[in-house]
Amino acid sequence: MQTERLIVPKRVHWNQTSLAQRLIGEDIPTVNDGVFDNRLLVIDDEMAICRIVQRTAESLGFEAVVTDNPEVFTRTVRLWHPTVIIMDLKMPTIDGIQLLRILAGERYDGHVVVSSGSDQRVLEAAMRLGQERGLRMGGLLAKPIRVDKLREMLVSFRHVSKDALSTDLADAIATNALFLEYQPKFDCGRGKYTGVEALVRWRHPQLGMIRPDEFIVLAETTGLISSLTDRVVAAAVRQAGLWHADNMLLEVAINISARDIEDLSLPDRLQQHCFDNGVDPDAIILELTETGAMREAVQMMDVLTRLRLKGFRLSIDDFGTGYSSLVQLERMPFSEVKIDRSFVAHMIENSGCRVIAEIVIDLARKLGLKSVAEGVENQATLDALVKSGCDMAQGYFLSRPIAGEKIAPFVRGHLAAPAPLDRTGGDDNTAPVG
Ligand code: G
Ligand code: G
Ligand code: MN
Repeated sequence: MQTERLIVPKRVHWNQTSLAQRLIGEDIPTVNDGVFDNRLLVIDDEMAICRIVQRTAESLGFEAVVTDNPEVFTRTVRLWHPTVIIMDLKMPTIDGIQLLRILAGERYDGHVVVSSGSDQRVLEAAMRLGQERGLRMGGLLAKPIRVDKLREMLVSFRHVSKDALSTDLADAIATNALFLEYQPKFDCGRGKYTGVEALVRWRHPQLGMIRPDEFIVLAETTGLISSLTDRVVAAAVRQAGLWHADNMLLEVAINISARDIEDLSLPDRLQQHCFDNGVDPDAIILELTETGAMREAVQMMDVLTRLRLKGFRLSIDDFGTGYSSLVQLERMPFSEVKIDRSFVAHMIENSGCRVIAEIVIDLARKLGLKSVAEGVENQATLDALVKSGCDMAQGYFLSRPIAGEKIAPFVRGHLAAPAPLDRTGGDDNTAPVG
């Protein structure tokens, strides 16, 4: 007789009755229509794997049910309506092909992921079969399962209500739950680290880490960006003040949204933060994306010019990806150009990318602007940039973004080194913003 193992979610929202009881009884649970409505069902005969998947899923805001029993599986699909299913292809009691047939019979419409230690061709055949049966096949997970791969997959399937997320973001800004990491910037000419870029981070209580790519856009469209920027600036300038007081004169780059530049009070607000922390605005670089920078509204010119007058430096971020004209680049009061990492990352194997990177470096020099290459991932790229006369480099090869407290030891540890010696793993900092 087969043993039944079922792991139920820690948080069962709909009522106190255990899910196991419900699945064995015939009553149909009312599915929780929460704002983060993500349910994962895993069927696998290796419980160690089930637990890893469950833990990862829960850290991303999923409820997860795991089992090795086909009947429980079928019942759970029918009654609990999982939004994602991860199934092992090879189990003692049933195989994944049979499970796909069951799911098709149930007209299951969530995402289906197949996992197996069998070779890739078997996985791909199972995927095709599922597609032909009308299932929404979401991908393959080769065993041993890589947690980063799994996480990426689950994030892509995750449903998040924009309204709920913006409420939570407003909350996070108000309660200082956002925090910053800093990525070191390497001065190629002087052979040492002379600055950092501040990058905002948000660890959502249910959803885990959310990338700025997602929540900055949300902040921009919901009017939260100016308070977010204010918090970020306050934290970054305060950190700059601490480094400077410690005799480490790092430049601190801060990302500014195009929306921020529309606000006429921005220069005065930024200046106030600098006064409050005894930081010379000359040590603060404001990075504006090319698309944002090139709108050329009169108001924007007003703000940018006043920022320059107050001593702040302006950098044009992700250069080469937007729609700027050279005339605009020359006219706007920029001090620095950041070459987009899509060119830098491929400049060794792709001659087109290399030519673009070199031309931007040249252009910057001729216009009296500093050039910064972002996305430097290996020594060969760094060497090529140094040879082309690029002023500064930034990227995973030099260092990932790290916690503020780790910057001083990192920078001091590399003072004597002409080139980077190690790479520091990215990590989570819990120092709040603001
Ligand atoms: O590591 P990374 O995922 O942090 O950053 C992704 C993008 O988010 C980058 O393009 C960066 O410019 C943007 N970003 C990071 N931090 C901030 C911030 O504090 N404000 C704004 N406006 N954008 C940011
Ligand atoms: O657009 P902006 O330049 O602000 O983007 C900074 C982003 O680039 C952050 O998400 C940061 O984590 C990421 N980043 C920094 N260095 C590297 C790198 O070497 N490779 C890749 N792929 N991303 C990088
Ligand atoms: Mn940037």
